[in-house]
Amino acid sequence: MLGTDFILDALAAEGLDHLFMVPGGLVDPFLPALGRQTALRPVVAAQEGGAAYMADGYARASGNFGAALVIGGPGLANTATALQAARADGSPVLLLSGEVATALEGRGMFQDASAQTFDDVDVVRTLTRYSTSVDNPRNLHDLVRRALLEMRAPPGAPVHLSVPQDAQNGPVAVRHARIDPSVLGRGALALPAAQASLALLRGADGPPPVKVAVLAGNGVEAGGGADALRRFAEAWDIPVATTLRAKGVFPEDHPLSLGVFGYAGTHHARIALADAPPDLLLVLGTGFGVRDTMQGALGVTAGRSVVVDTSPVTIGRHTDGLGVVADCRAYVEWLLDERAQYGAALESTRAARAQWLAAIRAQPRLQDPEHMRSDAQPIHPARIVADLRAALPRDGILFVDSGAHRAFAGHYWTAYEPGTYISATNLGPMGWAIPAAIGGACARPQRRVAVITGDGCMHMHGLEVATAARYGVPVVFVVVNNAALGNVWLRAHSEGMVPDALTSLPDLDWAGFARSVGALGVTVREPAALAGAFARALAATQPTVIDVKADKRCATPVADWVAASAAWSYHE
Ligand SMILES: Cc1ncc(C[n+]2csc(CCOP(=O)(O)OP(=O)(O)O)c2C)c(N)n1
Ligand SMILES: [Mg+2]
Repeated sequence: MLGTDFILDALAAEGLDHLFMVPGGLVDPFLPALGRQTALRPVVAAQEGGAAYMADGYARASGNFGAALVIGGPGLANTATALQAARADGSPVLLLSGEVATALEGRGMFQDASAQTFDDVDVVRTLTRYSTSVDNPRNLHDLVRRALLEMRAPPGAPVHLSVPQDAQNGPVAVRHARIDPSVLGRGALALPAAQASLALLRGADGPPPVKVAVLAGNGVEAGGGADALRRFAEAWDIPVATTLRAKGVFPEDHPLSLGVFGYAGTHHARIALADAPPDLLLVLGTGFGVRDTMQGALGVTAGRSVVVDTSPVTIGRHTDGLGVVADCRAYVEWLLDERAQYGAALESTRAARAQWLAAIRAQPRLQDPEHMRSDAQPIHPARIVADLRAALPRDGILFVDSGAHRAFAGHYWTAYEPGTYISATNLGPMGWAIPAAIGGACARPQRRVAVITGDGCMHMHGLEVATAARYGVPVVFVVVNNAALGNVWLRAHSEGMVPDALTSLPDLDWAGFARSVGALGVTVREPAALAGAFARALAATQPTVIDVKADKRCATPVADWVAASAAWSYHE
């Protein structure tokens, strides 16, 4: 078998059915190999950054990983932001890049980016968990396996293999054996620390805790723990907030839901978790970014909190109290099994806890909810989010981009199911959601997939709409078109003429653009037309771009976040 066939077989054996790519001389041997490979559907993106974003979206929507194939040198360099975004959010992405044959390195070959010139492996080393060159086809078997393990060990991470042409064309005598998921550390549970947490649930040195709450991060979703978390919360009427990254891991229309805590979060989550620290806070699988902790307003207090994560480093950096090194699902399932140890205590405080939650839920959950029904023109972004939510099926998957529209979506969207709200929350690269949604739709063809993006984001990666059209991937792209780099405009416009001009964009005809690349295109100027446009787009078998003429002057719904930022001191 050739090296190319070995690699593609390995991807198929690991359960992939798509490979996102941009071809070129350095990966030419992969083209006939893709012709021989029936399990993988190649998708050729407009740009390598788009291909890598598609792989990231595929990874997040499938729960498996995503793979992209590009040439070294310029192709690899185009993927830098995508690798960074995957790294920041713990998304497992395998980047394969082609390279000149090892014997020709440094001899002036066209596009040589080997260790003798630009050194691709080094270029992306800090953006990945593992980056190496396969200098001998006989190493391919071991290095592919190593890369897949590094990528999937929790939390997931991007990895990179540079494959010189001698490895692509070289003979490989063995096949890849699928990695047994049991070696990936999912299910791990440090028992002594877990047992110590039972004492806190019972109320170690005093009365049993009344105000018990959970903050659930992406670790719950990545480990497949959403169902266990729901059963645990329901068993003792424990309210649950999520980070923005994990929005939807606990159904946001559930009576125990507090919604998102942190950036673009709800008043309910702020009141329960930050205004006064709860008696016991379980923090499950979050990376503790400032946006997840509301600028440190989250009280992770020794004796009143349990932090659960697969990484001892994450735990140790964020609490001097009790930490449990564990997969979140394993921990919560174990808690359910151990209910005899603390059940009576939580039962005795159930009624008081319900009162606490009822008092919180009696207060407004959202900031300025009337904007969701605004009839203003240009259209208020909150109205766009609300009407799209009403149109998209409950299990539809929303991808959200970077800009003011991220805050509107985070705040006004209701996510009903785990894995249905996907966004590059920790890096925020503009345009990410457009290709990521295409990858997501490839991974979940039975689901409807929509995107909320901005016109500035369309400038960066909008051309991937043409890729969706070419492959018939029916994503609904909703462009909140405010003719501005809106988030920046909101900060800058009061400073005078120059900042205003630097943050304004021409009001482009994104519907016309969509039609020119083979997608459907609709322009919406009136709020009343939103519902019909969304319904038509969701009924289509082709991708649709809905260009919604929106108002850039609307303030983002982040009042709680701004207040927390003002209160935050670096020196505390
Ligand atoms: C790649 C990249 N460059 C720059 C930024 C900084 N930035 C954040 S939001 C934003 C404006 C986004 O504009 P648009 O897509 O129109 O969304 P809006 O804010 O108008 O909703 C900019 C420039 C970024 N996040 N990512
Ligand atoms: Mg804009």
